[in-house]
Amino acid sequence: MKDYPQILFKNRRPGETLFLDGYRAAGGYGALKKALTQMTPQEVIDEVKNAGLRGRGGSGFPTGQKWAFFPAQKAGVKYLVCNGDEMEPGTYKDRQLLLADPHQLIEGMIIAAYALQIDIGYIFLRYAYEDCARRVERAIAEARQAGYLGNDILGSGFFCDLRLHRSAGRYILGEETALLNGLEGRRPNPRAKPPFPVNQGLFDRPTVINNVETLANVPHIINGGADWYRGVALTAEGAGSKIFGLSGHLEATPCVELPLGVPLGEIIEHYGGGVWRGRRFKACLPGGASTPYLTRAHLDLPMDFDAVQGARSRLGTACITVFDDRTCMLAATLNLIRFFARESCGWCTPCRDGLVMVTWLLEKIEGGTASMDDVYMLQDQMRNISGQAMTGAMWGPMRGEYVFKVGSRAFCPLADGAMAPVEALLRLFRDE
Ligand code: L3W
Repeated sequence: MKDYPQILFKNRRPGETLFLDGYRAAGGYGALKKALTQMTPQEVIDEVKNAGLRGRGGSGFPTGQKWAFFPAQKAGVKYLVCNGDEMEPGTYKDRQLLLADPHQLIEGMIIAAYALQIDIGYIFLRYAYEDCARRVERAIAEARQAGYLGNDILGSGFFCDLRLHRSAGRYILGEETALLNGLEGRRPNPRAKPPFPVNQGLFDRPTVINNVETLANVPHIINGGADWYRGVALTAEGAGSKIFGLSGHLEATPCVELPLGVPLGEIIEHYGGGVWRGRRFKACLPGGASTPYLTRAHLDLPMDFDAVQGARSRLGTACITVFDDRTCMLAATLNLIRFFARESCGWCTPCRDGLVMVTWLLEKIEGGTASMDDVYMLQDQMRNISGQAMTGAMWGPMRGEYVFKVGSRAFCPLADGAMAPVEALLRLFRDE
């Protein structure tokens, strides 16, 4: 097993949480001091931009670019929101970060708040993560006591405070605009974008929303610099490390920090101990249930955002769920689609009715009572929901007229994400 540098997990010890004394002894809050005393807010934004940090919550959007869109100089209240709603099936990396080292996130949020000239930050945490909630609350109290939060932080004149908010416990709350409605105490339907939250977010004020892992990277970028951070990844396109959480049919299912760009096969063999019970690898979800499957053909694929996208999938959260060669991919996909259909907020028709229809069609095929027309109907639903083009032999002679490509027809990414494994099922496992 290669000895890759541990950055986000450097303070992680089995069964332990590092609180303030330990965090400071390990160099914690040094980056905050550096940012507040040696850097202007714009210099912090530039450093994060040059580091090439991309969002770790699923979208991979460039963090520095999002920060650059933010009207930091605009007068009035602005908000920072940390998305810790981690309800993507198979994804459990943010939980590991918060259990091990909650001050790392808090330091990252204060630096982000300084860069963006924000004075209030919310940590929006998954309902089921009460163990994390208690640790975060203690860490916030410690940071306040030590003068890292509140008035005149480290004598800089900068004010910032943080609050923890427990989610109501639905998957849709992870979608950033539904999250904002939830935080405001409203029903968590997603909002239309644009306007993007950076311009009109929480209580209609400018709001930056970043994932837990994204913000936890910030102190390390300030300490080590953009060039160092870029150099951590194994591929030229990647930047930094990534927390990979393994699950499924493996001998071992650890959560590990690796440089971006480690090949899929190496992760499965070295860190997952190989496919369990001596069986063969069949497929995996590379980064949560809303990412298209990868197969044996992808075992050499470097796991970074661009390479996985090039393989018609997405790195997503990089929490990999592995399926062995005895798995029925139809049954696996049906299991996923049932989850998504249940978690639809019901706001738009393609998602509310389409996902129920897709569940019913997959059940019919799984039950052996379907005809080819049902497969064509499934393809119609693909088009109705996510607007993806289906070509060639996938279409019956009467249906060729429908082959065209348009964007998503659903109101938010939930339905598109739900259809990602269905699309991959039709493309990669059509025989089944
Ligand atoms: C300003 C523009 N801001 C984009 C911002 C946008 C968002 C980010 C990414 O979710 C996947 C989805 C699920 N001006 C902007 C702009 N932005 N253009 O950049 O935007 P986008 O549209 O690429 O993605 P998205 O809708 O945020 C994409 C997954 O993310 N997802 C995430 C859940 C995350 C958690 C978590 O972190 N705990 O639960 C939810 O749907 O897989 O496919 O911030 O505002 N021109």
